[in-house]
Amino acid sequence: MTGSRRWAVAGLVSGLAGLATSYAVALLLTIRESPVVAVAELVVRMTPGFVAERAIRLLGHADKPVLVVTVILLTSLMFVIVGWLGSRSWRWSLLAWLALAGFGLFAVLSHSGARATDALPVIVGFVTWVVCLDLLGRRVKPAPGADDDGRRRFLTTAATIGAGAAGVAVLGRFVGAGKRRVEESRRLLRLPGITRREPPVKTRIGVDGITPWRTRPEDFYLIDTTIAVPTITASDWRLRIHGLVDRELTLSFSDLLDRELTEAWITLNCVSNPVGGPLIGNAWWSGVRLAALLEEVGVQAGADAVLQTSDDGWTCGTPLSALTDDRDAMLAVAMNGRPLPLEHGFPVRTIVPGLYGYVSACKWVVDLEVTKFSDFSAYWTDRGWSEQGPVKLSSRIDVPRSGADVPAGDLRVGGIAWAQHTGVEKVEVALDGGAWTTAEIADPGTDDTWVQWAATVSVTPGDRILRVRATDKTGFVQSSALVDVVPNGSEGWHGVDFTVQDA
Ligand SMILES: Nc1nc2c(c(=O)[nH]1)N[C@H]1C(S)=C(S)[C@@H](COP(=O)(O)O)O[C@H]1N2
Ligand SMILES: [Mo]
Repeated sequence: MTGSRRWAVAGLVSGLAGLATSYAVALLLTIRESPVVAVAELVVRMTPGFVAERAIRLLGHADKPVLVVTVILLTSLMFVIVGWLGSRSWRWSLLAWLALAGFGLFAVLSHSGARATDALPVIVGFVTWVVCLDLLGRRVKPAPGADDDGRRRFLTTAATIGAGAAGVAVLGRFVGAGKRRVEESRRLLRLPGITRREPPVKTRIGVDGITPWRTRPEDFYLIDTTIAVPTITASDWRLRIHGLVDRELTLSFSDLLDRELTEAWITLNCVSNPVGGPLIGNAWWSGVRLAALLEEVGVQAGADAVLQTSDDGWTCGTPLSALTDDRDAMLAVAMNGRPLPLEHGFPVRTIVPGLYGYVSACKWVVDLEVTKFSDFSAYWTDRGWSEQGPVKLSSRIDVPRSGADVPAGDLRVGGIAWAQHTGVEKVEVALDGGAWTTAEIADPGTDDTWVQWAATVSVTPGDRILRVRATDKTGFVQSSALVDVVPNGSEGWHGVDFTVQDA
């Protein structure tokens, strides 16, 4: 093989390897389709109607596969050319790869409803191209002092890359298919008796730019330690309740739904949320009360905790008292009236009002062991976080944003405050370290959710700082002392710097 022929082969092998990794990433992220399909769809969209009609008439149902295969063949041809370019100039070859990736990116992102993450497969594919071509390019020239012309070394590397790429594509297909299957079973799942609710009118306060009281699932913060989201269909799911109980119980999803349902607005937040941070969301949750299930199995004397285990092996320890008192601690099957999104714990997760997620909100929950805190440790307690994680009273300013420019005069400010399962009594704001003035607070009708607050402050030109503090229903007032998130949640007043313009 001559040098330029080897470069052409290198281009083809690298190119196909890039398609394989981008395909695998697309499947893993359940991005609608891989870049190749996106390009094929782009071709369809850009094809004039009469040509498309003729093609469809000519090819019938085979039109789509023929198109995809054509795109792959044409792309392969381009890979050969771009690889060959490498024999002349590495820089030109790189530019050509960039152009190809740019076209792929355009195809992916020009699709209606495209998200920024859709670009990821293309980026991974591009990096694969460059890395593989570089690897193969080094093998094109014979090694100094080698007795053959380096042909074997080159072919071995090419074959290894080819096999690796095929492996990655198959792996992506395998994991991605599982995810797709569960996504589909989730879409088809019917949950009788589960309702969808609009936020009660009284929960809203009139401030533009304030966090919506009900969080949309796509805006709900995500915290977990898994790499690939567990994929369990509702029909495959089982929950074992055991340990210090009189009657061990294993439940299927339909066993669970056969029990009495409960529904509630509950705000969930993360212990790692810094003062003013975003790791908090509010939803209408539907599920089965844990108190009822624990009564069914009969908790034995001496137990004070439930060790929850997720399908992915993550664990947390929850105080038994929070699961058996009158609060709406539940095994949730729906969020805002729909089956849980996969990444929020489908098909079943735990939700406990008043506790941080890391000690209570086990996603993909499959095992509940009634036990004693003295007998176990869990994922985050092993890593220096507290055994107990009750939510701390907190408040946040959403409007104005930090660094905002605002006109002088009366300024409408607002945000949220929370003290789940205790309730917020009062919110106050202070401008530039001055006196605290009481804000209006909305009424969510329950103590298990956050509340919106608003106030009107009069501002004059210059740099200003607004601070907020809340008081809970026990009379406890947030203190100014800053406390780090480790080991059991942040404390302190949230402040926002902004600039008031001359009128
Ligand atoms: N299986 C599993 N469940 C988990 C976690 C996790 O890492 N794995 N993280 C917990 C933490 S720390 C929080 S704050 C909440 C976040 O839930 P969300 O991702 O649905 O917002 O889930 C909890 N449940
Ligand atoms: Mo968390």
